[in-house]
Order: sequence, then structure tokens, then C-alpha cells
Amino acid sequence: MASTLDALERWVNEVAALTRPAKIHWCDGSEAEYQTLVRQMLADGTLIELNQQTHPGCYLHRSHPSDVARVEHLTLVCHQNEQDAGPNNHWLAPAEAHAKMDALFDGCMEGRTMYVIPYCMGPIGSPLSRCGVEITDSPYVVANMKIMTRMGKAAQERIENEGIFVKGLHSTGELDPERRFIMHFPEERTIKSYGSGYGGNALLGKKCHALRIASNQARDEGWLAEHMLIVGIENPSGETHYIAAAFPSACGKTNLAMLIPPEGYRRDGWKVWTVGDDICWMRPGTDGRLYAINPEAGFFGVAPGTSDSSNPNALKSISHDTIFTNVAVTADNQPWWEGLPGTPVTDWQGRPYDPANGPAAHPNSRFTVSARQCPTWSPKAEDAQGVPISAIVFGGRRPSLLPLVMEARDWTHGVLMGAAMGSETTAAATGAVGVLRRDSMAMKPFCGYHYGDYFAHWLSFDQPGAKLPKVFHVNWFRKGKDGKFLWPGFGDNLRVLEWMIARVEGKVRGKETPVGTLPAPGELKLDGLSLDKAALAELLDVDQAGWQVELAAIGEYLASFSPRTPAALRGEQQRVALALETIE
Ligand code: GTP
Ligand code: SPV
Ligand code: MN
Repeated sequence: MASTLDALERWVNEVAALTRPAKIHWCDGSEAEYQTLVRQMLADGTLIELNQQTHPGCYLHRSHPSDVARVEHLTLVCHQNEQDAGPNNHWLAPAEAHAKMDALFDGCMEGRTMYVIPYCMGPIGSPLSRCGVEITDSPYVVANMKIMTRMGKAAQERIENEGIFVKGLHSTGELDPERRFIMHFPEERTIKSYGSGYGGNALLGKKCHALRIASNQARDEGWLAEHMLIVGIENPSGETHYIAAAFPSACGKTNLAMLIPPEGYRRDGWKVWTVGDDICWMRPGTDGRLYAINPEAGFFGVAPGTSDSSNPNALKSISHDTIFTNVAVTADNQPWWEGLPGTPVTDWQGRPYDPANGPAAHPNSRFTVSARQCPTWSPKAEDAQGVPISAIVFGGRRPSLLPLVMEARDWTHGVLMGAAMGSETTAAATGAVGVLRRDSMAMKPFCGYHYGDYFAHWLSFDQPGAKLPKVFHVNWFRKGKDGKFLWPGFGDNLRVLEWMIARVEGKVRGKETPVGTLPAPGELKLDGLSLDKAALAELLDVDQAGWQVELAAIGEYLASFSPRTPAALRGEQQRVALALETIE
């Protein structure tokens, strides 16, 4: 449609008039274009070549030391009506926000190249996919978007046919934290991001589009845009169940998505398929089940802790053609981070490594890699229809109280479990680390509208004829008195997933408790694991007094979204609280 092309061209011209670049480059998404950008960034120091013998096609980017994570206090969702943003978001009136941002963008690309990146979130041919265009002055952003999305010609064609795209304008600016904002205009399907080159702030297809704007699109159109991994678990008979799991940033999504089955499971023929590690878009199919796609085409994963013992699939994926951001390097110029063997000689800021300066790699250092390089990448990830979801899992870093696993009794209870989620904060966002905060559905930083309305949207999927997934809550991070994790985690998490699948298939009965159904004795397969009885008992304990305090806190938290908290959710919280009072 000519009019669409006009709309895109008109917008590009408008942006060019404001930012005044020396040159405009329309990205075609080709390999040649990527290589040209890499050469240019190597020449100007944006990228540093790593050891090409051990890591062909791998490069290091060192960001500005003040620009290493998402900045939630500078991230705003500018609905026309302040109430629609909810207490879960920062807000500014759209007109004021535009004025503020346009002043920053005024002339900011002078003497530089402006890149126009048409991209598609999801397989190009999928009805569940949505497109966007990011305009940026950062070649690093272009290279990352090439890996993370379906970017270039095919996306532009879809945009021209469809007539709809999310507009994202980005400039690295001066990297001055005083001149840094990430603004969203949900009604206009528009994003403006200035002053940061870091992943979630600058790769606008990811959190800005695929979660903050898309959560608004999803609400209007009857689907869900979630901060979830998608993993396929194939049993020895060759049947695969797909599981979607929401954990907050740096709480284990990439690791669970690429899990390697424990020895005994591998022998028996269990296989794990990676569909997505961060974002999941789900929609009810004609059969009433929820079908999910991963809108991304790559992984922007946490480097520290990634090792041959924790995540060999990730380590294999990033052995070539990978961009590393803020990792350390070894004497022979290999990328390095805490958790890997070997020794760093240069830290993430390019200084000689000195333990007095803290970790060698930044705790939020990342790798950007094409999903196709993952040994367990699922062929179904390219499926236009998406994969049917058998179970939804919520979880976070909870040092106490929350058991290893529990199952919601129905959808409403599941939504309560998701809404009540809490987790200790991590290095993925600037601010204090290790502070417990509520993070409903792992979407606190990403839900682009009022949490009360969002909970109501979740509840609305419970329709006659719907065949909704079972909902679970897990906690890999419960600690014993010695301060150590009680559960081994990583590959052994498959033991918990197997129990969930057995519940989905009706093969085990579980043990009902007021807070949910837990594994009955003997139902969790623990052979080959050295886990003592006391640790297991603690992992599956329901501490009545502790839970009563928790339920009261959940009640208060839900009330903070009043008057938009759905009555059904308040009712559910009261039901569980009452059940806890009458426990024997
Ligand atoms: P984002 O990309 O920020 O959304 O994070 P993510 O949820 O994908 O987190 P990731 O899988 O990269 O995990 C981050 C940290 O959690 C790493 O330090 C891991 O070592 C640790 N981790 C992951 N899974 C487990 C687990 O099962 N047990 C324990 N104890 N730690 C885990
Ligand atoms: C997260 O912080 O949840 C991430 C990394 O996945 S970022 O893309 O920066 O949001
Ligand atoms: Mn994430």
C-alpha cells in the first residue's frame, strides 16, 4: 500500500528534519551490511576484536560506565490519562513528554548517520507477529537489532502490506544520566529513547516494543505480551509439552530455556527444546488452548555465571559470531566473566584487573547471539502458529517461605500467584541489589499500563471453552540456615518440570495445602541427587504463620491498585487467607 510507505517515509523525513543527520541509511538486514558496520565499529573503537582463533566473529563492546543497565526511574509510560499508567509506572503528560524529548533530539545526529531499521517481532509470516521501525544513530544498536530481530527487507515489506508499525526513535546522545529518558506513548504506539546505548534502553524492539507497547496492543486485541521464556520438554515417548515461565530479570529464564537434563534423564531419552528466553506472546487458538511465539530472534543474555556446568548450551551458542558487552578479557584476548575458568587481565572498563575494583566483568554484562546458534533451538520457534502452552510458571528469588514448587488450583488462583510474585532485585536495573520487592508476573518494569487493568486482562482469559494451561509457582532460590541455596537448580530443575507435566497429564495427585498443591512424598524424582531429607522437607514446607503474614502483605499490595484491583482477585486472596486460618 503506497499510503503506508508514505507514512513511514513521512515519519523518517520528520525525524531527519529534527535530528539533522549527515546521512540516512535504510537497513536491508543483509550479512554484508552487518559486516560493514562491524568493520566501521572496529575502526572507531566501538567494538574491540576478541581472539578470532578461539572466538571467530566475536567482538567486545565497552559501554559508558554509567550506562550498564536499564534505568527504571528514567523510564516513563505516557498515557493520555495519568490513571491509565497506574502506580506501577512513571508518567508524564504526552505533550510535555514529547516537548522534553524533541528538545533532546534537536540536531542530535548532526554529522552522523541515521539508521532506519524495519523489524518484525516474531516469524515474518506469523499472524501473531507485530512490526516496528527503529530510527537510531548507533551502529551498535543496528548490529544488535540484526541479531535480536527479523530485521531488514522482509520486515519492511510486511510493514508496507500491513500498514501498521510501532515507531521507535533512539539516540545515544551524550550518555549523560541527566539527559537520559526512555519514554513510551502507548496510544500512539511510539517510543522515544535518548541518552543510553544499553540493551533494554536502546534496542527498542525488545522491552520497549515487545513488552511495554505490546502489552497495550495485547490488551486491546485479546492476547498476552509477557516477560517469559518458552521451553519444550520432550519425554522418552517423543511427546513435547511447552512451558512458559515468568521470572524477573536475571532470575534464571535463559538458564531454564536452555536446560540440560540430568544424566539419568538423558539416558532415558528426555530432551529440551529452546523456543525463547525472555519474551512470550500468547493468544488463544481455535481449540481454546494458548499458543505462544517468541517475538525475538536472538538472546541478549546475562554473561556472569554462564559456564559449562551451569549452561553449556549458552556457552556453545556464544563460541562464535557474538557481541559481548562489558565482559572482561584474558591475556590471550578471550572474553571472560565470573564463573568461567581462567583469569581476567583486563576488566570490563578496560583497566588492568584488580579485585579491589570489584568483579572483572560487570554483573550485568551480556552477550548478544542469534538463537539459531543454540544447539537446542527448537524448529517450532519458526512456526507461524506458535506452540501450545501446557503450563505457565511464575517464580522469583525468595530466600525463604516460598516452596520449591506449588500449583494453583485454577486460573484465578494462578493469576493471584503471578500478581503476588516477589523477588530480590538484581543488577539488570540500576539501584540496590538484593532488596525484596513485588514484581507481578515479572512485569513490574515492563507492564505498559495500570497493573489493576492488567490483572483483569489476565482473568478475562477464563472463558467457557478455554483450555487454559495449569499455573505453577517455583522458587529455585530458597536458602538454608547456612545462607546457601537448598536446591541445586539449573539442570535439576527438570525434576520439577517433570512433576508439573505429570500433573498436567493427571498422572500424579500432589498434596493439597491452603497455598496450592505441592508434590506428595515420592512424586518428585530425586534419584542421582544428593539432597538430604531435611533440605527436601524445608523446600516443601508450608509455614502457616509465615504464610499468614505473606497473605496480609499480598492483600495490602493488591489494595495499592485500588480502585482498579479486580474484585475476583481480592476475593481469591481472601479465600487463601481464610484457608490458612482454618488449617489444622
Ligand atoms: P534477563 O535476561 O535479565 O531477563 O534474565 P534471565 O531471567 O534470563 O536470567 P538468567 O537465566 O541469565 O540467570 C541469571 C542468574 O541466575 C545467573 O547468575 C544464574 O547463574 C542464576 N541462575 C539461573 N538459574 C538458576 C538456578 O536454577 N539456581 C540458582 N541458584 N541460580 C540460577
Ligand atoms: C532484562 O533486564 O530483563 C533483560 C535485559 O532481559 S534488557 O534487554 O536490558 O531489558
Ligand atoms: Mn528480561
